[in-house]
Amino acid sequence: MLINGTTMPGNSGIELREKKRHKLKEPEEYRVILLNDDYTTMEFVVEVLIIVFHKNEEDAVRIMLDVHQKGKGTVGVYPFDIAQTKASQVHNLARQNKFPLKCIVEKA
Ligand code: TYC
Repeated sequence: MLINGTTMPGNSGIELREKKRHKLKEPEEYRVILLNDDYTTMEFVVEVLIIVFHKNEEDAVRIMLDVHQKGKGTVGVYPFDIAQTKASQVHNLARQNKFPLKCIVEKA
């Protein structure tokens, strides 16, 4: 019997190595970063943070003011697909309400 990729001398030389085990990796994390602008209302940003990111009102106001003052800020960290979906939800809500609110997704 051939184990761990060894071959017996004198055989065909075909290596019957077991396939490497596929190790499970932790999902990679991505930051959703909210960008400031001069036109989106503070009230709308707070609503978006509550609806899309499940923030409570106190945290939503704090995050909104931080983005307003610093220009951008992390809202949350998620696996890639969830981060992309939340960014799309922000952009769809902004478009529907005629605000230019934007967010970006970057690797954490
Ligand atoms: N700067 C906006 C205002 O003064 C408020 C705002 C905050 C907009 C955060 C976008 O991501 C944002 N109305």
